[in-house]
Amino acid sequence: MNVDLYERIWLWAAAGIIVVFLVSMGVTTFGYAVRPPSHVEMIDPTQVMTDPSFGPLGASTRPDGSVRVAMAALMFTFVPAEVHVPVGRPVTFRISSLDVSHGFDIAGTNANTMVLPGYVSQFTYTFQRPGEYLVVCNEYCGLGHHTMQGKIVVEAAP
Ligand SMILES: [Cu+2]
Repeated sequence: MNVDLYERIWLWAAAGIIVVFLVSMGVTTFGYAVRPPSHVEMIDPTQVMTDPSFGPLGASTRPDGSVRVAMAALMFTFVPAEVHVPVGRPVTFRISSLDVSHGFDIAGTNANTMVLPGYVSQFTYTFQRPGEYLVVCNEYCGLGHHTMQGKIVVEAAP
């Protein structure tokens, strides 16, 4: 079979691009631990502020010593807008939306999730350095989207 030179070049270029995509997927999955969330929990969006199984809103230390942060996302803020957590301890974030799809991205970390109405987004992250971390919404949620932010203050151990 005779394949034209330019057609052969394009075939190899397409195959090369596919290989690059597969390798980058493997690197992000195994190297950077980027993967889809496995936690599926539903909640009535009208009950996010009051549902005791979701809250209490803000940071709380559970009887076993683990830290839990429950936050609500709504146009165009997070509630509470600022939380304080300890450094070096696993913090489980639980976030849900009252209205539309939002994002929850802790700048400077790989902690990042979508926040959908009707679902609880949950992940656990351990902050290695104390300081202030900016939380931004990275899903366009309306005209005030660019102003939607929160703050996580990671406090050094006493
Ligand atoms: Cu937004």
